[in-house]
Amino acid sequence: MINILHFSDIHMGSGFSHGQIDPATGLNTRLQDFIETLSKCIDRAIGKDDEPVDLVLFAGDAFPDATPPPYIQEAFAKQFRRLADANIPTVLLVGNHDQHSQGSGGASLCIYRTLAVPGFIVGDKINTHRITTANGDIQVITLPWLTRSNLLTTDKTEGLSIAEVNDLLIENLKPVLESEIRKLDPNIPTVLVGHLMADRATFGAEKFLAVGKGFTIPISLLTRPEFEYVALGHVHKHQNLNPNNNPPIVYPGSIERVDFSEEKEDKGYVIVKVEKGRVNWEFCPLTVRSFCTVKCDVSQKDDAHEAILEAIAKQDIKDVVVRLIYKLRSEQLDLVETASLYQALKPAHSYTIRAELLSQLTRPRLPELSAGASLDPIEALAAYLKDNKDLKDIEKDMLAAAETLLDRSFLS
Ligand SMILES: [Mn+2]
Repeated sequence: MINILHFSDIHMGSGFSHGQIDPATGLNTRLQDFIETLSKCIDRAIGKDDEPVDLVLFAGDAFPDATPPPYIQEAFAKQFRRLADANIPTVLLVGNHDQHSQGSGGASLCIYRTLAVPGFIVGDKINTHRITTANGDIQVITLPWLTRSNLLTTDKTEGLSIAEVNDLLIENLKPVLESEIRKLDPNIPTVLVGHLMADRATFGAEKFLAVGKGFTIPISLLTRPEFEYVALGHVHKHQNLNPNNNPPIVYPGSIERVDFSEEKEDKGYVIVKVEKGRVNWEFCPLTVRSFCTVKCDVSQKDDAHEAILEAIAKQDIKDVVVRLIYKLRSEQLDLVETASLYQALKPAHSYTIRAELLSQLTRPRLPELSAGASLDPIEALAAYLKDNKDLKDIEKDMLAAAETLLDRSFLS
């Protein structure tokens, strides 16, 4: 049995708006979160409290882009260096966020090949790698994020729609993948590691994060009997696209929440045990920073301010990334004291507040005040006051004042 740790979508250096600067280190607290979570994955790989694994597959998207600032690259390298020190072979696959528009390959990951880090393979091409591990040999086919320039020349794509280019790419990918499969040694296990959007995946944040328009790979290209396991990256929500497990086609998902679209998702990595013709895999959840949306509609509440505080109090927000969204009417704006909302949200790791004004247009018009109805001014005012509950206290006074005004105008 060969033990593999499969993870993906680290995106180290993203989501800073959900953190704050730690005065002790000068670093954004979300960077510290990402480093800590990555270090938990590496701890598991090197067997800090367990057996070490034989191989690590990182399925792409190391940073938000291909040119991360040096201190973020260094934090990433410090963690992966621990794998080299422990002599654990590691595949770093190039994802869409790792590609640079100039030159080929993953700009942010190719440095590991240039430096010849022992045991490290950078997967920036479709290629098969035979890797010797502590528990035997394994074949890993690398399938990095593909763009039209990987498989097509511009003269072939000129004048084609995006869908047609997509079809053409798939047609060109098929024989390339087939030739890799034909070269496989049938006696040792095979894993395909790919950074791609499979046509069966349900996706979240990555559709907003995508830097270049990619294309969708049909699942039939991946459900091959020659593969024991398909290790994917790109989609941030953990899922297995092939419940029959012949082979499992697994997205481990991102290791930390990149934004609020991942609020409800479990985060973690996958441990795979594989031998020729047999595979077992398990999703291992990580304890990561929680996100929480506090949403409330206070437009019908007498005490809008109190109602917002109650909605906050219902959630456990300690050390959580919180976003508070409340709906109210414009007349209620002055009733909400932001200073005391800040106070109530203080236990959170970070928070944002958004007030959404309920548009007058979305409220049903008062039937008494419709265009066809003829009302005398006092009745019209009474209908208006009845609908605006915040004017209740002065309702009588306003009506009395209106009557006085009208009486006077009749006198003059
Ligand atoms: Mn990606």
